[in-house]
Amino acid sequence: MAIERTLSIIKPDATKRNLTGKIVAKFEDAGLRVVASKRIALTTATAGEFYAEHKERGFYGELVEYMASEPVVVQVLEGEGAIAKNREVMGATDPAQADAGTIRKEFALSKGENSVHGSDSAASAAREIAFFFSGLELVG
Ligand code: FUP
Repeated sequence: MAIERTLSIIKPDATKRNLTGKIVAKFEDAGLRVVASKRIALTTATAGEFYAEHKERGFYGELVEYMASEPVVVQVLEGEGAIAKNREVMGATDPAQADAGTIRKEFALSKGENSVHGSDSAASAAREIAFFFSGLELVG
């Protein structure tokens, strides 16, 4: 399988509860490498643009407010089949449906406050990495 890069976000519910290190350890234990990382505060405008594909969904306003409510940690993860592997380690969107041992099963509070985001395709990964990082910040 090819080496890929994917965009991960450690979301406000997790940064607020000081879970950044525990979540990064799950990625690293699964063979994913953090090749870029920064802790930033999203505005509602930035969060709204990032989640533009969900604009018509009922939860969009709440999602945008939540993502701007506390700092987030945005990271680029690299590894073999990184996009699918990251989503495996994250678990299902709704923690009630997530498999044992996944980040969302262990840490998420609800379907909305679900601790992590991960790109869902190669096209999303390319867009989302470029959304947060310049080429100069991707040092490998
Ligand atoms: P995921 O790819 O697992 O992050 O899930 P989606 O892209 O379907 O949804 C993006 C985010 O919208 C979720 F992480 C949380 C939020 N969401 C809700 O708040 N309610 C829902 O019913 C679905 C998604």
